[in-house]
Amino acid sequence: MARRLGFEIEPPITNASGPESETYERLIRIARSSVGAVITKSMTHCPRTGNPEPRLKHLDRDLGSLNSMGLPNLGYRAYAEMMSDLKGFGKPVIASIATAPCSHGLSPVEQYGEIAEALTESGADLLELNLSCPNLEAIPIAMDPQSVREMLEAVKTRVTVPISVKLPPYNNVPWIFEAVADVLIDLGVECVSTMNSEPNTMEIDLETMTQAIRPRQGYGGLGGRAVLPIALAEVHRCYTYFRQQDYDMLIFGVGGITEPEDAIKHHLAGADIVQIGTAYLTQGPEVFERIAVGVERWLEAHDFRNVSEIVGTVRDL
Ligand code: RRO
Repeated sequence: MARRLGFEIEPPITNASGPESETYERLIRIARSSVGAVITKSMTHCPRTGNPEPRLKHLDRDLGSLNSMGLPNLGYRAYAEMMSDLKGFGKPVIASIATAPCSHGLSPVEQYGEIAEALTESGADLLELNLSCPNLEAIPIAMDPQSVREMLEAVKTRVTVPISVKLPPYNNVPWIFEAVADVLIDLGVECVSTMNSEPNTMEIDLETMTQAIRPRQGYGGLGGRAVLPIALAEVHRCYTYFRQQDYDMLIFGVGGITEPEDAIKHHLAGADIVQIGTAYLTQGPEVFERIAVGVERWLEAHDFRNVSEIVGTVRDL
């Protein structure tokens, strides 16, 4: 991992961008926990209040969470100012960057370039480019290989820190994934984070017989326990494809991890590092240590010395 990034993320577990990671206090709380790196909420050029509430719903039976937050964040300048305090905890800080219509009339390419440069100058160790927000009006950038190329070129020409591209679940359109993956290879991208929440999902409140969240007629992104099998397949798809292309891509596995066993499955599918989103919302910062310790115990019990020995080793039946 160090070879690819130039630094360690240890333990190989972080928060996922989004859940409770948009304010200074919330980021400090994450930094104090056992995470191996801290990831910010996706930041945009201008501050955003996000979508009308209710915009987050925890599903019954601990199935997961449905959100249409709409990118609430403080705007990139605020995160650039926080960077030195966050780095004071001695762990890598990852700046997640997104774009949205902005009052300065900047294009997405201009926004990505400007934000990436500012965050790198203020000390971010890695940039996670969120090209897959499910809750904006436009289709996610990561569904269009040519747009992915344009955004990445804007960033790659301006910064030298490693980049992770946050991908959506590609579900049954593998040819779009492969076309995007070829762009990432072509431009020398170091990492992918897979996956963002499963888009266009819905919950209904039986008491009120209404949609459970207000924005976008109740449609939002699903995360948490329900999406684990989707995320495992997306991680495995990435691992397999980049390996076939003989490309050393580092994979952040995201989606459905609530127990140590889920993290182990992500590693077996191909994740080098795992990110925890919904389970952080429901369990608080202790979740990182509980999962990291559980993974360690499992490795010991199975005579492995570290996570890297099991990455991508799932076998066909
Ligand atoms: O803020 C959100 O609505 C949001 C974002 Br940017 C994202 O990437 N994924 C998600 O589930 N929600």
